[in-house]
Amino acid sequence: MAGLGHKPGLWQRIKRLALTDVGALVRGLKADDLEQMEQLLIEADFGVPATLDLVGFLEAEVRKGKVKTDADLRDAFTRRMAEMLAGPAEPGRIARQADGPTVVLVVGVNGAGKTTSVAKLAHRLKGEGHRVLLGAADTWRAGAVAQLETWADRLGIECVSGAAKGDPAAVAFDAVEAAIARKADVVLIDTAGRLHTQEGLMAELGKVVRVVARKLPGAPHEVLLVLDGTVGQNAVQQGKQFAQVVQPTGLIVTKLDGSARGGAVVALRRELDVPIRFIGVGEGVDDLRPFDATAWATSLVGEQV
Ligand SMILES: Nc1nc2c(ncn2[C@@H]2O[C@H](COP(=O)(O)OP(=O)(O)O)[C@@H](O)[C@H]2O)c(=O)[nH]1
Ligand SMILES: [Mg+2]
Repeated sequence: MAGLGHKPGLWQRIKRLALTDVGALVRGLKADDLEQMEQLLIEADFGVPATLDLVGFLEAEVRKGKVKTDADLRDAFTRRMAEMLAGPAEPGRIARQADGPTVVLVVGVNGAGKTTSVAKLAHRLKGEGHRVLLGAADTWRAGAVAQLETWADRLGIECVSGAAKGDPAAVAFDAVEAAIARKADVVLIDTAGRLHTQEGLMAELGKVVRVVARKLPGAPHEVLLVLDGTVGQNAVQQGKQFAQVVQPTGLIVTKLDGSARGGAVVALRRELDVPIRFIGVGEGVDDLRPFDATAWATSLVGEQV
């Protein structure tokens, strides 16, 4: 998978622990080995729960005699990680409604990459032949609406926006109404990532969800939570806060281009229990990929022996 800069790969670093010679594996992993492996995974942003899961699994596999060689250990590690990362069979497929538009709400803190992800997703859906509409409901931040409108112009997609500092829920309502009237297939709603207080933001998001549901029962059909993949445990904390207010149907983990911190993806999947649907691998409109758990695990571990 391009865009990942894990050098040396996790596997190289695990090998350096010198616990993977055949003799050591046959004798079983020592407490010291396990601690070092845990340390290494924590440093690679896996977070404590995923780290304990992975190391515990490997220890058990070695104890049961299922892992005897370097290659066995690497395979077990990759397999377990892929299992932990697993999500829907088609992560890139946005739920489509039989009648009426699909409403997709995009949430996350400022700077995570919401607006960019909305543009990338709009481009992708348009490319799949869907009629797409955008809603610029980040009315609080100067420039946020203009940023989305610029993307909309470039992509040749209509964008519904309200007055600066207007009510975001009103913009979301108007966007859904316009999507129904114009027979759009999908309406993507960009939202604010910061108010004066975190409570204020969450209350506002709750209102956006309620207002959208009032306009179109069953909506929003997707709530995609955008998290910056380079901020480690901060992203986990943000995710937990959002998950209390909106029920995310998926994560978009951004800025995974050129980052050596792919372990955050595993931490997020494990600690938020929301499937990863897309990853952002750059600032361009094509830099959004449906998430592939096996490819990610393989790439993170590194194939080099
Ligand atoms: N390198 C990289 N930059 C990104 C990615 N996604 C967003 N960005 C950049 O992150 C910054 C914040 O993005 P923006 O969409 O405005 O975030 P928002 O505040 O959540 O709407 C912008 O400079 C984007 O170009 C990504 O996947 N990779
Ligand atoms: Mg924005």
